[in-house]
Amino acid sequence: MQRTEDGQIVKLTDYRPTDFVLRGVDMTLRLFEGHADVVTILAFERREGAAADAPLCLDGDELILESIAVDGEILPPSRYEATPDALVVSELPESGGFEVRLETRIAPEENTKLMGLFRSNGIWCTQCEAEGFRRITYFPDRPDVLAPYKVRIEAEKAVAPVLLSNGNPVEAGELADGRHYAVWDDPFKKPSYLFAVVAGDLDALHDSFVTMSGRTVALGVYTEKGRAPQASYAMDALKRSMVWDERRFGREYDLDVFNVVAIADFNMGAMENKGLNVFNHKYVLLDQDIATDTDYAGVETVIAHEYFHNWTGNRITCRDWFQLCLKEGLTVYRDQEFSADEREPTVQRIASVRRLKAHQFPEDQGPLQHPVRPGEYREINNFYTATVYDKGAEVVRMIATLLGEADFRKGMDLYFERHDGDAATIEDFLACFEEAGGLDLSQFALWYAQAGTPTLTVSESWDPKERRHTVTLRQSLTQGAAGTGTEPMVLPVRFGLVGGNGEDRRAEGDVSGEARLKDDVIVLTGEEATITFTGLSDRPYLSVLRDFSAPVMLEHQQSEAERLALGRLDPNLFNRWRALDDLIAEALTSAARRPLGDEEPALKSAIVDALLASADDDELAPAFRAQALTLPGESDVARQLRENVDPDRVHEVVDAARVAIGAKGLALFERLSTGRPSAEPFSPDAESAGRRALANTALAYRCAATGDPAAAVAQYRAASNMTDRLGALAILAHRFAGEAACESALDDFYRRYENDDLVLDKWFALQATAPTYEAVETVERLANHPRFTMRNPNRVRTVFGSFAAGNQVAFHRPDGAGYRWVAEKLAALDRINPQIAARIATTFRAWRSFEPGRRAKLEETLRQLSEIKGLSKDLQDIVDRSRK
Ligand code: 0A1
Ligand code: ZN
Repeated sequence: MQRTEDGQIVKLTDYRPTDFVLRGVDMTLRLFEGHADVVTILAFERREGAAADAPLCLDGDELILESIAVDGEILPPSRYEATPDALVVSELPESGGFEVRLETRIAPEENTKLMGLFRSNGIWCTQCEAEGFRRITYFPDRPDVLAPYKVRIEAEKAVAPVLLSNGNPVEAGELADGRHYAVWDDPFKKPSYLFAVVAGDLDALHDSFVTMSGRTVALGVYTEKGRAPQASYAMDALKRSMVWDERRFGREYDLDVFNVVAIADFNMGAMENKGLNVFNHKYVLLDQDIATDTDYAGVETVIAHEYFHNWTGNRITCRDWFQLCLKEGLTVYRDQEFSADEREPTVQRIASVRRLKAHQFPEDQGPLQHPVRPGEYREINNFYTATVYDKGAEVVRMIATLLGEADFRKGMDLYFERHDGDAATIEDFLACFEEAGGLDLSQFALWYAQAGTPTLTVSESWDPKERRHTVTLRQSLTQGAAGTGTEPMVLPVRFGLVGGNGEDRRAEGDVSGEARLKDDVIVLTGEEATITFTGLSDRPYLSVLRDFSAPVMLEHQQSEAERLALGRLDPNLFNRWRALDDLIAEALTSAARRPLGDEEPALKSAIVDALLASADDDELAPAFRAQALTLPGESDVARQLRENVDPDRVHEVVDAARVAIGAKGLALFERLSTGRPSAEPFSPDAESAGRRALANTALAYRCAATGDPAAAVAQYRAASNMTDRLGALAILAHRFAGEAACESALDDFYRRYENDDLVLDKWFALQATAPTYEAVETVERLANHPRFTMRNPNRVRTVFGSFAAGNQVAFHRPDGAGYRWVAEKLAALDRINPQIAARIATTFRAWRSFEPGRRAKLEETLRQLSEIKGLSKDLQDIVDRSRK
């Protein structure tokens, strides 16, 4: 049994299989107001080779055992020991099978942790990943215990006309006292974390999908009453995901039904339970009046992600939680590829890389650092991280780059063929690509074991006499908090040699040192290598690490003139964006090193001109132009500073740059932000969204330059969709906070949408992120607002989370009031929902990077948090590790 009692560390090296094999699960859940009775019948067999007297150890969490029987016989107390978190049964048959029947009674209404069976707005709903099933019944609750499940749900029909579980529906009928039942059968063996039950008075959108082999699958998206029409985009995204997975990976859906349920109270984005995905309703419900284009893209990605898990996660699951990236990194890679195909690939890649740098890089550089496959954990919930998900996806992307498209697909095919029905490991996964690509991935496997972001240093020199271009690559990795080693890794570096005409040059490359050259990829395997390119007529511009082909920090010693040229010419659009973005980020970072109040402009006019030129280039997609205009965020600049960060100075520098760009490009921004017929019929497609993004970005620059809210007020009033309305409101709430224009727009917004919690979240979040010292008082007011509740994770995230992670100025107010406020709230939240409290607390991890005053206050806040009696394991784990 892998138990995680308080303070106990679970280690990858301690893995061993269970003593008993589970053959099948038969459950009955009887749902009542105030409680649920659960009867579980587990068919076990002692594993060959297991000790004949080994007891059966089952996990529990806050459970009360009502009864236990083995093979029909009620057990005497001498045969078992039951506590809230474990059930140990002894004297079981030495060989052959036996059946354990358990009864537990649970209280879904009191379950505020939202793990196990809980109620959300009257709807019964489960969440079992990672260790929630043990809150429903005693069970060998670990991902390598796979079994088919048969589930019967009973409830009062008027309260819960809809009864759903995994698999296919096999039976339904009426019972006495206005109750009814439904039976679901899931023939695919699955681990308990994929179990799900939903019961309630739900509306639904129904559709169907014919798979590539001609089977018809009934699709359902279930919502709270009255909201089914808002599920139509999610349904459309689902069908597109199903087609895409067939075409791209040959993966067909396997059950007769596929259901999605949208729930208001949910700890994460969504959950891939077999045949019954449960979603935070934020990732299902939308229409143009309540959702932005970003929300649409989010729904599409999350729907795809959960659907793709059916193969990468469900049909092939993880042997243990250390292998989490096996399903998560791979599935993120798959959803990114889907979005790239459905939308604009460069813009998607830019968004993914921004996300990686904003969330994963800081994690990898701070005290919570861990490898993509961690070696140990105290609380597994704290490892659903940017490293496991996003860096995990980058690692899969590198495998695809190393193998090339055809061999990567062969490797995936082999993985599905060989491991279908298994609980697999990273080693199993890599072996498939070694075989398909005929290569040795043992050094590559360091990406799973070594934490930290490698630095890739690139230098180049042109020999005009020999017409030779020499490129030297060096990698280094420094030891961080995880202490996992600093060996050279395999870095696939995609590149091009760009001529003055904006075309890639062909050149012969000769490698010296530990690297190999494969088409347009240099695979660096040692600390250093040099490639000499010959056959060039004149000096090319080196475009390196194209498409961000490896998750590294790039230090390319390249002149400003060369980078400006690449920003104009590079045929690789990702690198065209990055050339300018890097120049800007570096300029902002060095300006941020100067003292508060220093007015020397951060950006040289050549850089501003280049930025404005790409914003004005009609040949480029509007979405790309909007990305180009999006300055690195304050937290990006803070991360690049690494130490002695003064968030007020960072804010001042970034804001001054915005004003300067706005002033210089005012005519362009006026043109881009007006004249768009607001009455143009709404379409959520990527191109239309790109046009709206460009216009809204332009509007923000325009208002920054003029200091006049009028244009934003006008757009707010005229808006015919949420993207335009919220775009304008964000400008008012952030740049004109406290002014009459802002206050009256916020009031209007509240009145318009007060009945829709999803939209109200936007109202809460905008105010919590206003970059002013007064935002500390604002969030206190918001936390006392009648619509605020700690019971709803979305609401908590939009007030506490947005404030702590998205308001550099107020959270880091020099008097420490922001820190104290968040810590106080987290201590209270921890008693209700520890998982969310722990996640928000990760914001404190950067404490070492701040200037001495803030650093001392952050450190003290963490110390005080760590000493609170009775903290949850979740929060205690984050606080303790952050202090290291
Ligand atoms: N497997 C899900 C993420 C997830 C993890 C834990 C949860 O517990 C509250 C919920 C969801 C995914 O990757 O989408
Ligand atoms: Zn996932």
